[in-house]
Amino acid sequence: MTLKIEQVELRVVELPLVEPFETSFGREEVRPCILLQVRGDGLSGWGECVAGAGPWYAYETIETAWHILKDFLLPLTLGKALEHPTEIARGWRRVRGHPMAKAGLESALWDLWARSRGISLREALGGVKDRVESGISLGIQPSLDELFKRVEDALEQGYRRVKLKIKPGWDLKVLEAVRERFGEIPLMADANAAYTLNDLPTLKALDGFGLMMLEQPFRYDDLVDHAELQRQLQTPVCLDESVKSPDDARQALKLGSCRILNIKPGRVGGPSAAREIHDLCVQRGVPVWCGGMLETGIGRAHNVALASLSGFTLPNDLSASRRYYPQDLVEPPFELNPDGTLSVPSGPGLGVEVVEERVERATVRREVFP
Ligand code: OSB
Ligand code: MG
Repeated sequence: MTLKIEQVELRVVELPLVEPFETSFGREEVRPCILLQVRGDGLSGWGECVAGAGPWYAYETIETAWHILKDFLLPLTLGKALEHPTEIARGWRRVRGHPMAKAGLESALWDLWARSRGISLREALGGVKDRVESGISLGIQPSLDELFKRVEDALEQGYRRVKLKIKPGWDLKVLEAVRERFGEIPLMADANAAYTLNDLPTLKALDGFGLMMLEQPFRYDDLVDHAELQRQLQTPVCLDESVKSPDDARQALKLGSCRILNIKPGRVGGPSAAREIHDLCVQRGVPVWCGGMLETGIGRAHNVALASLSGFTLPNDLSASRRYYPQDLVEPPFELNPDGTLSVPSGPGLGVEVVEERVERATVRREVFP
C-alpha cells in the first residue's frame, strides 16, 4: 500500500486569543499561523506551522515559512510516495534551518500517514500514556493583583504547575510575592532570552525561590553562557529557543547548558526531530516536557500525542483549549481533566475533528499546490 502525496493546501488563519499574551519579547492579541492540509488517496492530514507574525521568538515568520514551503519544501514533497513521514523529512535536509516550516509540513504528513493506517498519532509516534500532565504558562500581567488572580484560577482548575513569564523588572519581586501568597506550589519561570551574564546576581537570587526550573534566560541561540550559568546555579536551567535541532540538543547536553529540555516539535524541525531529542534525553537521563506556541487544536493534538512518549515526565505547556481561544478549531476541544491532565485522543490521526467551517472563517490567505 503506497500513498502518494497528491496535493497540499496552505492557509494563514488568525484566531483571537481569550486574552493578550505578553512575554519579554512582545504582546499578542491574535494568533496567526499557517495551517497545512496534505491530501492523498482520498485522505487528508492536518498540520500547523508555529511561525509567528514577526521574528521575535525565532527568526522565522509566517512570510518566510510560506516562502520556504512553497518554493523549496513542497517541490521536494509533492508527487512522492509516503512510505513514512521521517523518510520524506530526510529529503529536506538540503534546506538549511527553517525548522518551523519543516515541522508544519511534517506534522501534516504524520496525520495523513497515521490516518492511512487507521492508527492514532500517539500510536504512530510510539506514545504510551493515555493522559499528559498539564501546566499553564502565564504571561506578564499589568499588575501583581492580576497575576494573583490568574494563578489562583489556574490552581483551582487543577493545573499541575504554573509557569510565569519574567523579564528584567518583572522577576524577583513577582516570584517573591507569588511564593508568599501561594506557598510551595510547583512553579517555574521563563525569561524568553531577556537576560545576559551581566544579570548573574539577579539570576542567582532566583535560587532562593525553589523553582522547578528557569527557562531560556539567555540569547535565543546561546549554549555557552547557559553552560556557565548552569554551573553557578542550583535551579535547573531549561532550554527552549536555543535548541532548534537534535544537534543543538546533543551539544547542549555535552556542554552542560541545561538539565531539562523543553521540546517543541514546531521549533526543532518536526515530530521526527522531536522524537530523536526525546530519545537522546531518555538515554542521558535528562527530563523533558512538551512546550507550546499557543497552538490551535490542530497543533495541540500533535503536541499531546508527542507528550504521550515515556520520557515526558514533567508537566507540559499543554493547557485546555479555552485557556487560549474562545472557540478552538477542533471538536471536541481539549479540556482539563480533574486530575490536571489532558486526555490523549485515540481515534485515527489527530483523533479530533477539524471543524472546516471554523477554519474557513478564520482564513485570511490560501493557496493550493498544485
Ligand atoms: O516561550 O514557551 C514559550 C508561547 C509563545 C511563544 C513562546 C512561548 C510560549 C508559551 C506558551 O509559553 C505555551 C503554551 O502554548 O501554552
Ligand atoms: Mg519558553
